[in-house]
Amino acid sequence: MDHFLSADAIRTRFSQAMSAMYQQEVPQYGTLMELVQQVNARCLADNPALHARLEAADELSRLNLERHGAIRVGTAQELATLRQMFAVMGMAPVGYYDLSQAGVPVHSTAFRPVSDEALRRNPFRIFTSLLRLELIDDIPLREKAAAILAQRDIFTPRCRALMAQHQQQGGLSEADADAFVHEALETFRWHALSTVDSADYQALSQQHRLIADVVCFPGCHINHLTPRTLDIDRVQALMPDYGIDPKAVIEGPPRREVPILLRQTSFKALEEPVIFQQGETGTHTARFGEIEQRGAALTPKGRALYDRLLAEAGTGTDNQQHQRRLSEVFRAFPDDERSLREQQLAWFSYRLSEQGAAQPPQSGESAGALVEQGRLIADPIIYEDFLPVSAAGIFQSNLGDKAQARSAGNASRADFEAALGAPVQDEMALYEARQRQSLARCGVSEA
Ligand code: OOG
Ligand code: NI
Repeated sequence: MDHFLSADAIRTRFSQAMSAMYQQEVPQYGTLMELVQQVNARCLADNPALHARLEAADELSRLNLERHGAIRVGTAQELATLRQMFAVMGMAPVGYYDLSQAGVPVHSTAFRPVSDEALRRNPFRIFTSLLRLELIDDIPLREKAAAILAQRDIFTPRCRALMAQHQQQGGLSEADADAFVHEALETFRWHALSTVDSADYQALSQQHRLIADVVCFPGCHINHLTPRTLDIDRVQALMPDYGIDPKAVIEGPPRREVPILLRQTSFKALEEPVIFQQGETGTHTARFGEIEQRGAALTPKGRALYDRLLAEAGTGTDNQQHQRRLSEVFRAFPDDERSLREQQLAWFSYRLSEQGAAQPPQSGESAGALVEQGRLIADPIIYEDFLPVSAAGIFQSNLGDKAQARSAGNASRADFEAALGAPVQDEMALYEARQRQSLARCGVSEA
């Protein structure tokens, strides 16, 4: 076994290689990374307690690394092969997201590490969307798109061979893993040379710009990467000073004492030159940069409250106004760890304090009472997944004014899983298990 490089190490090498490639391809993304680093450094300098906490958790060295990226694919075979590819890096499909509700003809999952250990080492995820060709209502165009997709292979032969080798051996040597990362990168590289002529591109783009993005290129280019920021409001405010055009509003919950779920914002996708078949030239808008700030994972009860308040707050076009409105509406969402725990709105991971180790829990003692006595420490579990309303907002910000609302929204998790060739894991079950296991490790049976 030990002559194989660990899946966690392969994932880290892959995410670093992808970052280097993307900064070269999209220089503005490099500028965003610099801005994020400066804001993070400033936050740490201004907040010694935060600095100490991150240092203790061994997080400082990984602070400015990417936390996620996103891709879009066209066929079941592509999705199923990606599942194999990401399995080599210890990433499994978690969650099902139906974006058709929001007028985006895709459904999605997140490939991500699952265990506490793997998440701590490197939580890098890839939000992966599958185009739903059945939502193109022009039948000849739908068939043309399917025919174009059937002709491409987005994986190199060597990448396929290394995935097969990984399946046979149960791992890859360091040299093979490096070759694998190198080959896998080819799948996500940008190609300015389109596989179609300008007329086909226009026809597909008129149906939906995302359809053209998925169908008209020889690979599934990475469309954004997302580092972690310690102060998303500040980065949003500073973007224009750095020549970066941010999307109108920060998605997700408002700024809070105890952060919950996920806040995200991005810069608008750049218009890039493309060469079509027959040599015509044009432009394509797909690639951008994003930042994220994560907080506590919510229980089904907490999530229902979040969804209700988010809908009540609505959305706006001015970020400051939108954030004020969100903050007002979210007064109904308790903002201290104790209430979140006692009202079972968020998931927690428990550990024994020194006092708790000296006086271990007895059967019948509840977690709540043990925390009150200082024998048990409860830390919020960080949300590792995505939010469909936020994801739709990110998609929409890049679709221009012409974004059509497509009401054909009908979730089809079964179709997605059939294409993937496996079920997606239920994220709530994963959080629940992590909370339960942490209690069991402390010898506590009652939450
Ligand atoms: C994915 C958009 C969703 C997120 O962070 O919610 C996403 C895409 O544009 O392909 O990445
Ligand atoms: Ni994203």
